[in-house]
Amino acid sequence: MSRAVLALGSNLGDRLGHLRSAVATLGDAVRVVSGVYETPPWGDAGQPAYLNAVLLAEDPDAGPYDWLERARSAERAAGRERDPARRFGPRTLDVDVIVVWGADDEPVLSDAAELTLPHPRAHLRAFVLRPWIDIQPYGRLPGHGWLTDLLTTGPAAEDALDVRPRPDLTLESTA
Ligand code: A4P
Ligand code: MG
Repeated sequence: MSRAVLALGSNLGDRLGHLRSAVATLGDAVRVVSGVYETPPWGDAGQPAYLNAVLLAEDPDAGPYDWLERARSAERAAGRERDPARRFGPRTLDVDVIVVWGADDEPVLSDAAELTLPHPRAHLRAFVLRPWIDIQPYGRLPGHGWLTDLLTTGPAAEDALDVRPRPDLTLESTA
């Protein structure tokens, strides 16, 4: 069994629609989805606010690169275009692979440029940690510790105050 935590973000066009389309593209593998959060842009301030969410997916047959490929398929389905000059710039849909656990339930560690695991910036990002806590309240980020500690005392703590729940928006339905 392979499990993965995937982080979703959108700040262009129909933001909620793009997040829902990612859930639809990942299909039966999706086990649980977080709430939706409105977050100020991180890393490149001159762009609209994001909607962010996190989901847990499971598939007995998926290896780590299968999760990356599924993340890219979801981005493509949402019409994602890359601006090489603007690394943290606006996008219809970003799907990042945050953690993958293998059949032995151990986290997969990788420093490959194409797929670094756990995601190298996850511990810095309140917009990943806060929704993740919705679905794994006692979760840990391998190499960094408890999610709740990271969000309250780590480098993301200050940004956590600006991660605003949007209970009026939900990913549960693709209608
Ligand atoms: N890559 C390596 N490891 C991974 C991984 N664990 N998951 C490689 C996904 N991709 C991984 O990614 C760039 C390269 O990273 C790929 O070749 C992939 O093989 P990308 O998706 O092509 O480009 P990107 O997403 O623009 O770059 P990057 O560095 O992933 O940007 P981030 O870190 O995703 O930042 N602010 C808020 N509030 N909310 C957001 O969601 N997102 C970003 C994007 C910036 N600011 C944001 C948000
Ligand atoms: Mg990305």
